[in-house]
Amino acid sequence: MQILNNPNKNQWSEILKRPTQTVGDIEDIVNRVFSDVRKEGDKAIAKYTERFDNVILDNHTITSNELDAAAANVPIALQEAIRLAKQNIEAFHHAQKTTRIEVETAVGVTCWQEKRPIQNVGLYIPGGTAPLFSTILMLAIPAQLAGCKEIVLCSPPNKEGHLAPEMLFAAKLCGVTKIIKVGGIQAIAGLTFGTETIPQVHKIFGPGNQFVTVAKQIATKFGVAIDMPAGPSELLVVADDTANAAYVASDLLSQAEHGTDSQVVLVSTSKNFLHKVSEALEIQVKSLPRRAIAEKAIANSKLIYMEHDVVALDLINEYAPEHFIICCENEDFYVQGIVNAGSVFIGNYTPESAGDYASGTNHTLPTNGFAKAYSGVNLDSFLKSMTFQKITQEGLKNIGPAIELMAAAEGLEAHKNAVSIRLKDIFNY
Ligand code: HSO
Ligand code: ZN
Repeated sequence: MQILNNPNKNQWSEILKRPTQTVGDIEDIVNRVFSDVRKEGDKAIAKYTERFDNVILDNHTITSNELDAAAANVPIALQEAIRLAKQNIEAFHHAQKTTRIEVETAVGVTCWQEKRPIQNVGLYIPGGTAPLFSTILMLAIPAQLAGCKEIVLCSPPNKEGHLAPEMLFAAKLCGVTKIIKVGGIQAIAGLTFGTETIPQVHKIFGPGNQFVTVAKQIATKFGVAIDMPAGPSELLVVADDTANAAYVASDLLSQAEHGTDSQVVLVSTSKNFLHKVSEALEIQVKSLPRRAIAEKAIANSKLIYMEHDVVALDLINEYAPEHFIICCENEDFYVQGIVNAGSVFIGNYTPESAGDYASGTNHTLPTNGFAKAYSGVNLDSFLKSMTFQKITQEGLKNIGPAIELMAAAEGLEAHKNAVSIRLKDIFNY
C-alpha cells in the first residue's frame, strides 16, 4: 500500500475524503414510498416488500411462538456470549443515569430538570449477508433502561421470509416489544406514519444503506427524530513502534470487512511501522472469508506518515473518525488531545471489536465527520430532558417586576399582564 508522506494541511481534506456516496435520485424513490405508505398502510408495505425483498408475506409481525422458538436455533455458547455482552452494555448504560437537578434560582423560585423516556422508539437493523444482531443489543438495552414503552424492531426478511434466530433471541432478551419483518424505505415510512401493523414512533435509531439513511432524513420532515445521519464504518488508528503491526492490521481489517465503502486510516510517526502494517495487511487479508469486501475497502484507505505528533493529532481531529484506536508510547497526548471521535480505544489490547460487541460501550456512532457535532448512541438518546418550576407568592414578588419590564419592552402586554394580575392580588391592590 502507498504511504502518504507528511501531507501538507491543504491536502488533508482531499486525502481524508470519505468514499463518495451517490445520493442522486434516491429522494424521489423515498418520497414515493413515503406517500404510498402514508395513504395505503400495510398494503403499500406488502407491495414494497415484494418488490425490494422478493418475498410475499401473509404476516409481517413476528409471533410469540416464533420468538419462543428462536433460542432453539442459537447455539448455547452463543447465547451465553450474548448474555455476557448484554450484562456489560447494561452496566455501562445504567451508570449513565443522572439524578434530577434542582435549583432555587431566587427565593421562592424552584426550577428542576428531569429526564423522561421517549415513549415509542423504532430500531432499524439492516439485512444483507450478515445481519448484525449485536446492534439490537446496542439499541434495545438503553431503550429498555430508559423506560421507553414501545420498542419496535424492523428488519428486512431474508429470501425465505424469516429473520435470523440470533436476532429474535437478542430482541427477546433485550425487551423489544414488537418485531416486524420489514426493511428499507418502507420500514422507515411505516415507523413514521404508523400502519395497521407498524406502530408510529417518535424516534428512529439504527444503521442502514443509502436508501434507509435518506428515508431517516425524510422522516424528520414529519416530526420524527433520528439518532444521527449514518454512513459507512470507519476506523483511524494512530500507532508507533511500540505497537504490534499484526494487531494493528487486524483492527484495520476488522472495519474493512464491513463493506466496500468502509474506510480505514493508519497514522504513524514511524515509516518503518507503516511498512510493517502494510505487509501484515497483505498477509492477513488473504485468509478472510470476506476478503473481496475487505480488499476493496483497503483500496480506499490510507497509510499516513506524519513527522510530528502535534500535527498528527490536528489531522485526526480534522478527520473526526467514528472509531479511534491509540497504540502509542505517548498515549496520554492523544487521549487528552482528541476532541472529535465517536469512540476511543486505547492500548495494544483494546481491539475495536471489543466495543463492537461486548465491552459495554455503544457501537452506534457518528460517521462521515459527524463526530465533530454528534455523540454516539447512549442512554440520553432515549430520554428527553424536561424542566419543571414552582413559584411561590414570595418568588413572584421577587422576579415579577423584572418579567413585567422585559415583557413590556418586547411589546408583549399579555405576557406582562399574566404577572401583573397575580402581583395585584398578592399586594392587594
Ligand atoms: N463496527 C460497527 C458495528 C458492528 N461491528 C456490529 C460488528 N457488528 C459500527 O461501525
Ligand atoms: Zn464492526
